[in-house]
Amino acid sequence: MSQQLLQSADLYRHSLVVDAATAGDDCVISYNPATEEPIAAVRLQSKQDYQDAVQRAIKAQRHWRRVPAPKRGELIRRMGNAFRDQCDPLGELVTLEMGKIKAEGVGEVVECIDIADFAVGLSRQLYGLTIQSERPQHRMFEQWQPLGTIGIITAFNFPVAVWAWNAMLAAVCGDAMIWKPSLATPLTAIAMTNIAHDVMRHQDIFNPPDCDAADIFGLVIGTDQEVGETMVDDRRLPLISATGSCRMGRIVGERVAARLGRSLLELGGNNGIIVMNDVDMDMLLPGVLFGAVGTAGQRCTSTRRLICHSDIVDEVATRLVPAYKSVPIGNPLDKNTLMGPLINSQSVDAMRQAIERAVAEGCEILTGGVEGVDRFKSAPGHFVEPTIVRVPKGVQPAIAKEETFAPLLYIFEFDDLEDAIEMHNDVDQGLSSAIFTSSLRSAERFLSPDGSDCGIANVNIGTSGAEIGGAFGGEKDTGGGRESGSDSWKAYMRRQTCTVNYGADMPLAQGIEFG
Ligand code: UN1
Repeated sequence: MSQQLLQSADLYRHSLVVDAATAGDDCVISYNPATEEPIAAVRLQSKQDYQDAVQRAIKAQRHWRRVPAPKRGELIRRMGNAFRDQCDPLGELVTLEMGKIKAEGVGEVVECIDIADFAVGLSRQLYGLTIQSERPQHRMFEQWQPLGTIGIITAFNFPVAVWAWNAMLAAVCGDAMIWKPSLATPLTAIAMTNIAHDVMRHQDIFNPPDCDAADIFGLVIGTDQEVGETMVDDRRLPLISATGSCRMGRIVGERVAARLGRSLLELGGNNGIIVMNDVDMDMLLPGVLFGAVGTAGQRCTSTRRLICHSDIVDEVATRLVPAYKSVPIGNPLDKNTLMGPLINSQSVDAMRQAIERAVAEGCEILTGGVEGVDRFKSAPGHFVEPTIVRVPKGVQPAIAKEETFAPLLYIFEFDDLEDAIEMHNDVDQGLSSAIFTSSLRSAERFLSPDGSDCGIANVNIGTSGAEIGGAFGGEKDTGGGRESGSDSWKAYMRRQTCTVNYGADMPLAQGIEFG
């Protein structure tokens, strides 16, 4: 093991972590998806552990909410710096446990550092409005109060950044949190929480200091049944922020709504790029490659559909195929690799089945295909070849409406931008979208009210790799939540409308005379 790997092993040192060889039924084993070797095991936490963590978080939050927001920001600044110091080993741990290439693992930690910086600035900008009162000598304004202790559920594919989007904002907003990470990436969750706890511990911000500031950043690693469901039904958590599949989001959304809680859902995408005949090909190809093949197609923002003008569809296909064939697939820690493995064998099976369905529905495989998926069958690691499926004109494969979390790209064709926009929007999901064009008219048409129906709409940029400064999330089955930048912080706070009467009379609103 390299020195670097030993460094990342140091990051997840914790009483819950045990040697995989001695792991019992009460443990989850974290596997390296590139080798299928166990990295370490983590003792699963119970309902009771969850209850204890929530109680501790609630107690800490009672103090935390009184700490001035800029002071909270100061701690997040230190946390961001601690992440900065560990950026490389953390990125490597992401690669080891999740399988994305190292550059992307580090990129994810950068996203975490960026949101920490953003949150520090925000800690002095949690602004409310001043509103003109209709009554004399009355002052009316809005203020934003901490919401309480919130639940954060994250998926395997962004085990650092998505927690950070939620955690950094929630913390400056004065909330505490309980994080339930994916059981595929428990070590990364422990590493992030260890760093957060190191910064928070021994802080004398609480007065009286009868609890630990580290409890603001709660972590409970457990199963959906034991921890996830308890969390979702827990009335003490006013907000559940959940990232994952549409199927998961539907369950979470319904159950949280049943107790009149708030949910912030960031679910599946079926992201398309419209390619016009005036496209700059040299920009398109790298954009598509990163969008569709990057992270082995396991981003919620991954490009899944390429909707090409019929004038250039053949050229796009002809140029993409060799680019796909030359993608170096393999060990994600290797500098030259561009595509690592999928997370597990179920994902490989899902990709194979999707390809089989596409073929059965009349599509043509341009590269990859079932053979490309099976090529790595006998070797360890959940590797596949990235696949391009060409959809003949007039064919509407139902499988292309589903999100297959794998490097599987469908190429459609159109003659008219209006039809392209219709095709583009004709899926259940609404996360990210893009148009590649040199025409201002086409670009603006795509961005107009009846253009893209997604939460993210780009021009001459692929669908994935959004910056943290914008609000992140999407419409329709993507769940409607917004995380990360812009005014997403409002989800983590409680809006309070205040009216102060500084006069000596008691005028009523709407001019009502009463008695
Ligand atoms: C996700 O896949 O859940 O825009 C998040 C992107 C990244 C975040 C993806 N910044 O692709």
